[in-house]
Amino acid sequence: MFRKIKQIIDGGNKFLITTHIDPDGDAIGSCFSLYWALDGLQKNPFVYMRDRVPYMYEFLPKPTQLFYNEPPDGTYDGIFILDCGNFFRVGNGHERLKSQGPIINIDHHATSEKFGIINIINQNSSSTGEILYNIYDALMIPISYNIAVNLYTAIFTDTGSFRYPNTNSEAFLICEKMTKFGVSPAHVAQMVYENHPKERFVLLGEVLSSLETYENDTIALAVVTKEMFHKTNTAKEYTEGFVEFIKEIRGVNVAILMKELSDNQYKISMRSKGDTDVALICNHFGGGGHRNAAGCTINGSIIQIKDRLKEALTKP
Ligand SMILES: [Mn+2]
Repeated sequence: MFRKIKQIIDGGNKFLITTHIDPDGDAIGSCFSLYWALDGLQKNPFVYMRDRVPYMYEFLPKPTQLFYNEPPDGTYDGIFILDCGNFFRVGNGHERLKSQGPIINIDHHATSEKFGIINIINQNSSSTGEILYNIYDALMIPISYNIAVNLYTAIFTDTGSFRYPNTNSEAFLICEKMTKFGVSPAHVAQMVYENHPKERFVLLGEVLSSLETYENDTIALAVVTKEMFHKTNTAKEYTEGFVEFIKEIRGVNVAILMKELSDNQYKISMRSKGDTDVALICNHFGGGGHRNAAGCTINGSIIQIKDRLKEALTKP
């Protein structure tokens, strides 16, 4: 197991690590942990992310130099694409990457494309962080604090603090191990969940005033408009956790947050409880994700999109 990855790491020196646009805790924690793992092996890793690290993940030990907007030029002995179910979700310059080195795709999305030369896709893993831990373990890569806190955060956030159905015994086992390397669960939780700027809550008030429920209060939907961002002096990253928040309503099976990207274009985030498969619904609109957490982008007015979503969610 992981023999091909071992060959690539052992035989190479210069590596590129990347993930999906709008990176979440698993994406960032996975990239940074692999950076520190390769750094510890005296290799030369580089990390590229299309988008900036959201403020709640700024506490994580990160590479001294991070590449944003466009991947750096040059060729690599291996290009690790982490937590990214669709190749295009790497963002700018992703097509070019195929000519820059062998792609190693490590992911846990059920809808993951096999776009790599090596594809390690395990949809039973809680997170990409969990798969990476298994790789470090198999390759006997020593765990440092920098690796541990990034891995812990990847698993902790992707399981919704061990609340989502992807929470498995490995998630607990690995996180427990990471505490042995100095990770403080209280510190991580405080940094990720209790470190928001006040503006976020002013925005939340606006967003909650748009809340609607359908189908006997089993579907909850809220909207974030550019106008709200403007009024509250906030941006996209301030909405992290909003969709999970409205999912807390009793009886709600599907929670939806519609975020205005540009005129008549909305990013849809969906979360579900239990068996309702929102990846299937988002797939129908050209997106993807997991059974209980998925997303897509839909063009249209707010009313048109609400109607299309209600139809997709209620058709037998
Ligand atoms: Mn993930």
